[in-house]
Amino acid sequence: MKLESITLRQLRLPLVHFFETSFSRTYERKIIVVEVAGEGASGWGEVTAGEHPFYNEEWTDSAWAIVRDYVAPRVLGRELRSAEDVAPLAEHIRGHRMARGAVETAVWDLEARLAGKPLWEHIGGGERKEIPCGVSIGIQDSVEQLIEKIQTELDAGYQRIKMKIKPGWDVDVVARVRERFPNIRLMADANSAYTLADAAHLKQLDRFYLMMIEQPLAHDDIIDHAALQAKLDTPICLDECIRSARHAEQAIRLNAGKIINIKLGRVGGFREAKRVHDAAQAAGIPVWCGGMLEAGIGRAHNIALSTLANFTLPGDVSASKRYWTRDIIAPPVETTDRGTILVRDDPGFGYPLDLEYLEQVTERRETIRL
Ligand code: OSB
Ligand code: MG
Repeated sequence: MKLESITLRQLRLPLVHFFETSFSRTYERKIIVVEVAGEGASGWGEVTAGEHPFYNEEWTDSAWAIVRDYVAPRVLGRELRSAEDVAPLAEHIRGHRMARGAVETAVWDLEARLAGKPLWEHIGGGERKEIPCGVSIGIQDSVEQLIEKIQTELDAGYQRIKMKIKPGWDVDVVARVRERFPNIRLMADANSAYTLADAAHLKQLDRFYLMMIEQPLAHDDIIDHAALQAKLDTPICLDECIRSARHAEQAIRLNAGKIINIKLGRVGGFREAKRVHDAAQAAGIPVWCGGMLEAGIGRAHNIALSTLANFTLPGDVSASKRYWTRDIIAPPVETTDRGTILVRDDPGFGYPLDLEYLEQVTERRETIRL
């Protein structure tokens, strides 16, 4: 398989409701869609970086430059034995895994289409045909508003609720949510807002029997998480700090957490995501699929990933309409009243692109050829 061109499109998509984490509030997404063309077909990927380098070091504009100037020259025109070859070719680039991952996932999609197979099958998934779904709910302007949002998602059938926390919006807010919803599967995501000096404060969360607390400490830390986990009953789930299978293995060895959130972009694509999955599985650590407020392509890739065997916990992959009034795929991602997504069998990522809408929301475009 040889790639003839890579086309980048930058989309601007307003969110239905703002999304606030401990690091920023987002009203509108700037998303890069990557189209790789070769062998008479196209494959599609999505850059999952945010608009600013606050979740990790990447942002929309850095990803554009990395794909155009560094990833594209390394993969265009090369004889690829399979999509497995893409990640090693781009490994020379330090960091910027979301940019690399967008091209890598697009090549998996292309290869699946050329084989006439659904992406989930092509990556070796298929353990389940129905994905259990949770939702991630951002920091709100008031606790009442948060409780109202949680009720809406529970009414829609979602199987677990993740709430974002930060200093000043944590123990008291979780207490009120727990009081109102004593029996739901609940968890909290801190996006690196604390340090080990906050251990006693975070210990107060133990009384709310959360499923897990996600990435409480620094985005690049593993060692302090191990020290914190030793003090908490609540399981720690690692997100930001797991960028590779090596990080996963080291975190597991140090007991830095009991669960791993796998994000395709954060680890650089399907090859590394599967390696993280396998390392966790071998150690008896469950994983779930995280989200980055993706549009339809990234969302569909997440669904395929979630069919691997060790994705046993509900992830952050949910219906398109929670984010967009209109998605770039049609039909959009929808959930059942059981809070699940039914996996589709169309070749590639499984959803038809809404090309007309894609064009309409594209504000920048560039094709790179050899
Ligand atoms: O930490 O999981 C996170 C969104 C943006 C950046 C980081 C995170 C998130 C989410 C939202 O929690 C997940 C989603 O609904 O796509
Ligand atoms: Mg997270």
